[in-house]
Amino acid sequence: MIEMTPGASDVLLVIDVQNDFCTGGNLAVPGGEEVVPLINQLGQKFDNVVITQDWHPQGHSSFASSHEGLEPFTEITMSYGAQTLWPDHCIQASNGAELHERLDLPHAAMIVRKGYRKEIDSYSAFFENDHKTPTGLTGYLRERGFERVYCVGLALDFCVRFSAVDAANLGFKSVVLEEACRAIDMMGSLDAARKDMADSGVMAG
Ligand code: VGL
Ligand code: ZN
Repeated sequence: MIEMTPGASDVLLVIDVQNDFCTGGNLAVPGGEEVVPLINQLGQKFDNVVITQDWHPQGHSSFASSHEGLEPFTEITMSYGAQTLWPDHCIQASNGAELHERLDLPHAAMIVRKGYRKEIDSYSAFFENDHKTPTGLTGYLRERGFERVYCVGLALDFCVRFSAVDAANLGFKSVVLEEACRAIDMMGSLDAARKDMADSGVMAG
Protein backbone atom coordinates (compact mmCIF):
# COMPACT_ATOMS: atom_id res chain seq x y z
CA MET A 1 0.00 0.00 0.00
CA ILE A 2 1.13 3.51 -0.73
CA GLU A 3 0.62 5.93 2.17
CA MET A 4 -0.44 9.39 1.12
CA THR A 5 -3.02 12.06 1.71
CA PRO A 6 -3.76 13.79 -1.58
CA GLY A 7 -5.16 17.31 -1.50
CA ALA A 8 -7.55 19.35 -3.61
CA SER A 9 -4.86 20.32 -6.13
CA ASP A 10 -3.70 16.73 -6.70
CA VAL A 11 -4.97 14.52 -9.49
CA LEU A 12 -4.50 10.80 -10.08
CA LEU A 13 -3.79 10.11 -13.78
CA VAL A 14 -4.61 6.47 -14.56
CA ILE A 15 -2.94 5.58 -17.82
CA ASP A 16 -4.13 2.92 -20.28
CA VAL A 17 -5.30 0.18 -17.87
CA GLN A 18 -6.99 -1.57 -20.79
CA ASN A 19 -7.55 -5.20 -21.69
CA ASP A 20 -5.02 -5.23 -24.53
CA PHE A 21 -2.25 -4.27 -22.09
CA CYS A 22 -3.18 -7.02 -19.62
CA THR A 23 -2.54 -10.77 -19.70
CA GLY A 24 -4.23 -12.28 -22.75
CA GLY A 25 -4.37 -8.91 -24.55
CA ASN A 26 -2.85 -8.08 -27.92
CA LEU A 27 0.00 -6.02 -26.44
CA ALA A 28 0.18 -7.60 -23.00
CA VAL A 29 2.46 -5.87 -20.51
CA PRO A 30 3.86 -8.49 -18.09
CA GLY A 31 1.71 -8.40 -14.95
CA GLY A 32 -0.35 -5.52 -16.32
CA GLU A 33 -3.53 -6.43 -14.45
CA GLU A 34 -1.63 -6.57 -11.14
CA VAL A 35 -1.86 -2.78 -10.89
CA VAL A 36 -5.66 -2.79 -10.71
CA PRO A 37 -6.19 -3.40 -6.94
CA LEU A 38 -3.58 -0.81 -5.97
CA ILE A 39 -4.99 1.77 -8.39
CA ASN A 40 -8.46 1.15 -6.96
CA GLN A 41 -7.14 1.78 -3.43
CA LEU A 42 -5.35 4.93 -4.57
CA GLY A 43 -8.50 6.05 -6.34
CA GLN A 44 -10.37 6.06 -3.03
CA LYS A 45 -7.91 8.57 -1.63
CA PHE A 46 -8.13 11.00 -4.54
CA ASP A 47 -11.11 13.28 -5.11
CA ASN A 48 -9.78 13.93 -8.60
CA VAL A 49 -9.16 11.13 -11.07
CA VAL A 50 -8.48 11.29 -14.81
CA ILE A 51 -8.28 8.14 -16.94
CA THR A 52 -6.62 7.71 -20.33
CA GLN A 53 -7.49 5.22 -23.03
CA ASP A 54 -5.30 4.30 -25.98
CA TRP A 55 -7.82 4.49 -28.83
CA HIS A 56 -6.65 3.60 -32.33
CA PRO A 57 -8.57 3.32 -35.58
CA GLN A 58 -8.12 0.13 -37.60
CA GLY A 59 -5.03 0.32 -39.80
CA HIS A 60 -3.31 2.76 -37.43
CA SER A 61 0.19 3.76 -38.60
CA SER A 62 1.77 2.45 -35.35
CA PHE A 63 0.62 -1.09 -36.20
CA ALA A 64 3.25 -3.32 -37.84
CA SER A 65 0.38 -4.78 -39.88
CA SER A 66 0.08 -1.42 -41.66
CA HIS A 67 3.66 -1.71 -42.96
CA GLU A 68 4.25 -4.50 -45.46
CA GLY A 69 7.09 -6.79 -44.36
CA LEU A 70 7.73 -5.13 -40.99
CA GLU A 71 7.44 -6.92 -37.65
CA PRO A 72 6.08 -5.70 -34.33
CA PHE A 73 8.64 -4.23 -31.90
CA THR A 74 10.83 -2.82 -34.68
CA GLU A 75 11.41 0.90 -35.06
CA ILE A 76 10.79 3.07 -38.11
CA THR A 77 11.14 6.77 -38.84
CA MET A 78 7.93 8.69 -39.35
CA SER A 79 7.62 12.36 -40.35
CA TYR A 80 7.54 13.22 -36.62
CA GLY A 81 10.51 11.03 -35.62
CA ALA A 82 11.15 7.48 -34.38
CA GLN A 83 8.13 5.22 -33.96
CA THR A 84 8.06 1.68 -32.58
CA LEU A 85 5.72 -0.64 -34.45
CA TRP A 86 3.24 -2.60 -32.35
CA PRO A 87 0.84 -5.48 -32.74
CA ASP A 88 -2.69 -4.24 -33.52
CA HIS A 89 -4.09 -3.09 -30.16
CA CYS A 90 -6.71 -0.88 -28.51
CA ILE A 91 -8.86 -0.60 -31.60
CA GLN A 92 -11.68 1.88 -31.02
CA ALA A 93 -14.72 0.26 -29.41
CA SER A 94 -13.12 -3.21 -29.34
CA ASN A 95 -12.99 -5.31 -26.18
CA GLY A 96 -9.21 -4.85 -26.09
CA ALA A 97 -9.68 -1.09 -25.79
CA GLU A 98 -12.05 -1.39 -22.81
CA LEU A 99 -10.78 -0.44 -19.39
CA HIS A 100 -9.97 -3.50 -17.25
CA GLU A 101 -13.24 -4.77 -15.83
CA ARG A 102 -12.03 -4.65 -12.21
CA LEU A 103 -10.87 -1.05 -12.47
CA ASP A 104 -13.20 0.67 -10.03
CA LEU A 105 -13.01 4.45 -10.36
CA PRO A 106 -16.62 5.58 -10.68
CA HIS A 107 -15.76 9.13 -9.63
CA ALA A 108 -13.26 9.69 -12.47
CA ALA A 109 -14.44 12.95 -14.03
CA MET A 110 -12.54 12.79 -17.29
CA ILE A 111 -11.48 10.13 -19.79
CA VAL A 112 -8.90 11.24 -22.33
CA ARG A 113 -8.67 9.19 -25.51
CA LYS A 114 -5.49 9.38 -27.53
CA GLY A 115 -3.93 7.88 -30.64
CA TYR A 116 -7.18 8.26 -32.59
CA ARG A 117 -5.54 9.84 -35.65
CA LYS A 118 -4.42 7.19 -38.11
CA GLU A 119 -1.21 8.94 -39.14
CA ILE A 120 0.24 9.69 -35.69
CA ASP A 121 0.67 7.80 -32.43
CA SER A 122 0.22 9.32 -28.98
CA TYR A 123 2.00 7.84 -26.00
CA SER A 124 1.61 10.88 -23.78
CA ALA A 125 -1.69 11.91 -22.27
CA PHE A 126 -0.74 15.52 -23.12
CA PHE A 127 0.75 15.54 -26.63
CA GLU A 128 0.78 13.26 -29.65
CA ASN A 129 4.13 11.78 -30.67
CA ASP A 130 5.13 14.94 -32.58
CA HIS A 131 5.38 16.41 -29.03
CA LYS A 132 3.30 19.37 -30.29
CA THR A 133 -0.29 18.40 -31.00
CA PRO A 134 -2.19 18.74 -27.71
CA THR A 135 -4.80 16.28 -26.46
CA GLY A 136 -6.52 18.99 -24.41
CA LEU A 137 -5.54 17.54 -21.03
CA THR A 138 -3.24 20.47 -20.18
CA GLY A 139 -6.12 22.92 -20.50
CA TYR A 140 -8.40 20.71 -18.44
CA LEU A 141 -5.90 20.35 -15.59
CA ARG A 142 -5.00 24.05 -15.58
CA GLU A 143 -8.59 25.19 -15.73
CA ARG A 144 -9.44 22.91 -12.84
CA GLY A 145 -6.52 24.35 -10.85
CA PHE A 146 -4.58 21.12 -10.40
CA GLU A 147 -0.92 21.47 -9.53
CA ARG A 148 0.33 17.95 -8.98
CA VAL A 149 -0.18 14.87 -11.16
CA TYR A 150 0.33 11.34 -9.81
CA CYS A 151 0.87 8.98 -12.75
CA VAL A 152 0.06 5.25 -12.58
CA GLY A 153 -0.75 2.51 -15.09
CA LEU A 154 0.63 0.99 -18.28
CA ALA A 155 3.15 0.93 -19.65
CA LEU A 156 5.74 2.56 -17.40
CA ASP A 157 8.34 2.81 -20.18
CA PHE A 158 5.99 4.22 -22.84
CA CYS A 159 2.74 5.99 -22.03
CA VAL A 160 3.45 6.58 -18.32
CA ARG A 161 6.96 7.84 -19.10
CA PHE A 162 5.91 10.33 -21.77
CA SER A 163 2.91 11.52 -19.75
CA ALA A 164 4.96 12.09 -16.59
CA VAL A 165 7.76 13.88 -18.47
CA ASP A 166 5.30 16.12 -20.32
CA ALA A 167 3.49 16.92 -17.05
CA ALA A 168 6.80 18.02 -15.49
CA ASN A 169 7.79 20.08 -18.55
CA LEU A 170 4.37 21.76 -18.53
CA GLY A 171 5.01 22.98 -15.00
CA PHE A 172 2.98 20.49 -12.98
CA LYS A 173 4.55 18.65 -10.10
CA SER A 174 4.82 15.18 -11.59
CA VAL A 175 5.07 11.99 -9.55
CA VAL A 176 5.20 8.39 -10.82
CA LEU A 177 4.06 5.71 -8.39
CA GLU A 178 6.07 2.80 -9.81
CA GLU A 179 4.39 0.17 -7.66
CA ALA A 180 1.20 0.92 -9.55
CA CYS A 181 2.88 0.63 -12.97
CA ARG A 182 4.20 -2.23 -15.09
CA ALA A 183 6.67 -1.97 -18.00
CA ILE A 184 7.08 -3.57 -21.43
CA ASP A 185 10.89 -3.37 -20.98
CA MET A 186 12.17 -3.90 -24.53
CA MET A 187 15.60 -2.89 -25.87
CA GLY A 188 16.52 -0.83 -22.81
CA SER A 189 13.24 1.08 -22.75
CA LEU A 190 12.81 0.85 -18.97
CA ASP A 191 16.30 2.19 -18.18
CA ALA A 192 15.81 4.96 -20.74
CA ALA A 193 12.46 5.82 -19.18
CA ARG A 194 13.85 6.03 -15.66
CA LYS A 195 16.68 8.28 -16.81
CA ASP A 196 14.39 10.53 -18.85
CA MET A 197 11.97 10.87 -15.93
CA ALA A 198 14.72 11.65 -13.43
CA ASP A 199 16.34 14.18 -15.81
CA SER A 200 12.97 15.89 -16.29
CA GLY A 201 12.32 16.31 -12.58
CA VAL A 202 9.67 13.61 -12.32
CA MET A 203 9.51 12.44 -8.71
CA ALA A 204 9.29 8.79 -7.69
CA GLY A 205 6.57 8.21 -5.14
C1 VGL B 1 1.33 2.01 -25.15
C2 VGL B 1 2.57 1.11 -26.84
C3 VGL B 1 1.61 1.43 -27.77
C4 VGL B 1 1.19 2.31 -23.69
C5 VGL B 1 0.34 2.35 -26.06
O1 VGL B 1 0.06 2.48 -23.20
O2 VGL B 1 2.24 2.37 -23.02
N1 VGL B 1 2.43 1.40 -25.54
N2 VGL B 1 0.49 2.05 -27.36
ZN1 ZN C 1 -1.09 2.34 -28.76
